[in-house]
Amino acid sequence: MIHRRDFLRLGAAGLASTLAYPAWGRPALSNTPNVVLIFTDDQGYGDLSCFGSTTINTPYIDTMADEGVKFTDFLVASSVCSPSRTALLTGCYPCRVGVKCVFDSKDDEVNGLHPDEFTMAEMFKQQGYATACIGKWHLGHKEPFLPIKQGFDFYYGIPYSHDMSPRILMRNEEVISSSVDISMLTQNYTTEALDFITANKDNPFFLYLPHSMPHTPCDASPAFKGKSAGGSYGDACEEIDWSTGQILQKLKDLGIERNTLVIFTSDNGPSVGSAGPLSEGKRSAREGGHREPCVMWWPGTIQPATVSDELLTAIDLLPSFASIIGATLPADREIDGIDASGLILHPESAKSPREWFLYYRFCDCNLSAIRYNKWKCWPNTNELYDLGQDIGESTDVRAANQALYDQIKSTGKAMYEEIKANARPIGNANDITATGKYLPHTAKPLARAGKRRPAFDIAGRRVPEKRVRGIVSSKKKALLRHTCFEKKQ
Ligand SMILES: [Ca+2]
Repeated sequence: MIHRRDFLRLGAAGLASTLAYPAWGRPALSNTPNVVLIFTDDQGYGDLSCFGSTTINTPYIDTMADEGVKFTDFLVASSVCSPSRTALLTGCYPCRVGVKCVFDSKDDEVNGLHPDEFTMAEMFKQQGYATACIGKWHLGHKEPFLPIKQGFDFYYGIPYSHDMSPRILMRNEEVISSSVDISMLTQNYTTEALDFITANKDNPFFLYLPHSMPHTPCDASPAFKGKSAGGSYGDACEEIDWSTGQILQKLKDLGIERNTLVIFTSDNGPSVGSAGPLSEGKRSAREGGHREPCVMWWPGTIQPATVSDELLTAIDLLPSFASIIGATLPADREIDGIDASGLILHPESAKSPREWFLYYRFCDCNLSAIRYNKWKCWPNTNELYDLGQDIGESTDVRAANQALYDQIKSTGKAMYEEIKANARPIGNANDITATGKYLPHTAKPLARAGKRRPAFDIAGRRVPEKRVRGIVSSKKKALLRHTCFEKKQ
């Protein structure tokens, strides 16, 4: 097995990187800052006014950027919902943990993020934080996969996209509505978020706020409906902007804003919005599918009005937060994220510790593109782009940089092969026991279980459904029916 650090060495040897790993000293900070992570759905790189939108007005997020940092080269690890959320919460490439596409909402969807994966919420909880997920989950709707089972003390929201049926609303593990009014989603999420912040003002908290909007169908409450020049999509974005302003104001009112890191970004590129200068959008490995607007705010810690074009990715947030709060990550598994806390705390001067990043094909575990610093290599179509000069991937410069292209392709493919060879299995609700508990696994037995019955094979091919179903006993089938959907009846 080759570890990521070996690839970093490989890359450094092959490409004579000039990037140093800074020896960041921890600043004199509280070691238990609150973290609020706002994660919108399908919002494009060009869909905030501080990222150039001329039709969508986002004054609160613009102010957040004026008082904090705007990252212009922030990448998510998938161009669609579930794998992107998987990566955010586990610090791993989605295919590392067996999640390659979007989870369905139907009762016969047996998969979810494996309960044994170590999530960001579990990390915060380990450090004594109160944790909440308010919004769209989409990492499995069967009981073993719900937020409460993945480190969150509290959950409120729709457990998948609001264009899926049944359109249920959950509080913790109970279905509280089976016909959600989607026009009020952003309002309701905001109310719950403000209540959670207020209730935890005297103790450290982690609030994960994955908004359902502006994923289609877009809607907004009466105060925002029909108001944006960006149409119904713009209305939804502007209501989220208002919501963000409410959260920042609440933190100030409670006097905890200097002890709170707030992050605003989105899960993947736009389906109806704008990727601004980027090429393509949702479901694409072009920058439009993966590069997201990202703003961070931490008064007194992050230097105001900073713009950083350093490479930062969603998988780096887990190890970065671990460093900031002094948490220890599991040593029994590979985690792909890199500690970029130095960049988050000092974006005005810090360099990114990340040089490499892999772009996977939409709903697939095949490699689409390889990032090396500002270079983006497309190994299957022999393209090379210099994103520093050509953010829109419009001018292929491979011919003039063949040796560099070959080196990036070779190293990137080796990184990809390592992940494929050491992928861990997706969660499968068939693995619940007769007592209703998810089968306990440790990292190594979990890997063996994956070889015995992988969710996808070594070539990235999905295991035929009947092979999975074939081993389900009638007793387990009965248990499987005990899902969130039964509770509403
Ligand atoms: Ca999405």
